[in-house]
Amino acid sequence: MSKPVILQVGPYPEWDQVPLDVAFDVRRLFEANDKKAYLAEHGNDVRAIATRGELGADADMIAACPNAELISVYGVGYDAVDIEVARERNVRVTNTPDVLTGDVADLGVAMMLCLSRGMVGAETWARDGSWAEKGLYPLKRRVFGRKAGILGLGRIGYEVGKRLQGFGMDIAYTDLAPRDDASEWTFLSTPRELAEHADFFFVTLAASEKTRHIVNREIMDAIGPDGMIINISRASNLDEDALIEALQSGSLGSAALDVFEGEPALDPRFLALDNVLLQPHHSSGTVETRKAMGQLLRDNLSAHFAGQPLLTPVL
Ligand code: 8YV
Repeated sequence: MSKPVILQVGPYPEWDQVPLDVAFDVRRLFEANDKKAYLAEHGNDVRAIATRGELGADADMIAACPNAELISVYGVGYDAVDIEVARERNVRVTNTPDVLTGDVADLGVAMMLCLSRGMVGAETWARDGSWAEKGLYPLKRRVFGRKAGILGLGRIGYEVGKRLQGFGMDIAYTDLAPRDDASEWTFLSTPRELAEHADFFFVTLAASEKTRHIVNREIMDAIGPDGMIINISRASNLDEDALIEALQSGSLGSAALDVFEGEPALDPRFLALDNVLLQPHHSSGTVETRKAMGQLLRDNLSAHFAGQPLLTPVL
């Protein structure tokens, strides 16, 4: 029996590639120089699209694969998949929730600590002789006991909150409704109130058209010159131009960012700032989590072609 044809949008680690190639007839879009021509040649054969969170599948890609039945996303975020077009064409969509939650929360908290305590600069200070030449490293700001705000108390936001509890922080959150299992934390109904509360403002909400630029200039001003934004969600949740201006002027204290508009390219203005911590979208990037994500991506594909229920459907 011939293997189902899969369109692979971006590379995976070898431990995923090998079993994917065994189970499916994989067409590697990412290796094609002319992607449009590649889709025109292979699109009709494709029965499922295997993609990554940040790469998704846009309307043109879905339309170029008229026989696709499933889009399997390696990532929890599926904002880069054109869900409306998938729905219209009866294409199912799966993602990889839960398996990455702990690692994403860990990195968000690590970014807060790293930037607040100036650890990147401190490393240079120790290495380049500044310690011996200039003396003590400049003083930084405390984390424990201060105020945290979590914008979006989903799986990841909740895990961030649990970690921050260990730092004795005064935790508030904003979501559509209060969560029963977060009764020790303060529910605030608007991002504006949350921004006024927070010294450390975590952006952990799933991105969509509705949340685009939800963190705007007004929110940044309310977080203020002593506050920090930590974004481990999607760049589109922040107005990046307003962010850069606020960081340049000092009206916002600092920002720790794992995601960027147009990534992997960065707005060069970020590179001139010393009040940012820049990370290359790797919050789920541990061996353990990426192996679990790859397994879940394949399990969804296999379930679909075996006529079994999808494990983690979003559509
Ligand atoms: C990426 C992510 O998928 O989970 C998500 O939504 O964006 C990430 O986990 C990961 O970087 C692999 O491309």
